[in-house]
Amino acid sequence: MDIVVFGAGSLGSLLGGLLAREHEVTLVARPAQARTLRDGGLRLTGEFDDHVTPAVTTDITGLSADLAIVAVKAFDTPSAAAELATGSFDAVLSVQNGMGNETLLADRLECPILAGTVSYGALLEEPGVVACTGRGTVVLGARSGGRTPIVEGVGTAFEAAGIETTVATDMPRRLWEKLAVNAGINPVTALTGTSNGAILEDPAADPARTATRETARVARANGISLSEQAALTALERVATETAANTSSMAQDVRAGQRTEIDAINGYVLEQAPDSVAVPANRHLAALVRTWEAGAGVR
Ligand code: KPL
Repeated sequence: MDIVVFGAGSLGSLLGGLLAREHEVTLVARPAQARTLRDGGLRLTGEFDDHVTPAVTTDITGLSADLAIVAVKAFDTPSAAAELATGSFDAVLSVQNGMGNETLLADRLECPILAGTVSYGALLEEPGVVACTGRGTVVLGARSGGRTPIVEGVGTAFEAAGIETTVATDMPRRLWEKLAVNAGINPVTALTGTSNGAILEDPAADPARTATRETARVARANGISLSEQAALTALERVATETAANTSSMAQDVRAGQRTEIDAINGYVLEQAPDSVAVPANRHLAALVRTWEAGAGVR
């Protein structure tokens, strides 16, 4: 399969690197990163030990492929969609954090938009070296649910590359469940500079669990069947399985970069009707946004 991976951060590099073991992969990277990747290829460390040499470009204009994977930060989705619109793809799969990305892509692009969640741990150790800090699963499916031949084909392509993959028919619910987990883990670990396992301990546990519970309530207010207990169980499972990992938001804060707070806790605030109180999401969003403003990245 011909696959373009848009975004060569931690997750894009890991998925692109794993897929390049089996498929024709083109990584879309920023200029400095592209130079390193062209010169030395991409090394996979941690749970994998491999070296791949995918094609690398800085410009997606007019590209065509069977599949485009969008792995850019949520706030870069509008520009990614504009660039993807100049090319031709049989399907586009978003594996991004936060909500609203698939809708934005679907508004701009003609092809089917798939949604995916990735629980593999990924850490870009240096340009050209990505560590898999924990094996997980990729769950993917049609963004509005249901089953299509394209989704099955993408699932088969991921599996052929040795990526543990589940094709799901209920992506909307799964995306909300992931949002509930991210709404708890990401801001708390980012603000406290801790790894994901801290969520299982006091005092980090409290605001994280409350934000997760609130998110489940907002999901239900939006017609998604997600109980608070199911969301909390997912939070605890992810925090346990990725206890030693640094969340993407904690990585952003550590690197002094803008975070995905708007697409995570910010999205929960936007979607909460007046009848559903979301104080923990409000506080966490305000704290992270204050950090962003102080760091000059907002
Ligand atoms: O998706 C994640 C992230 O870091 O953004 C979790 C699930 C928290 C894993 O680190």
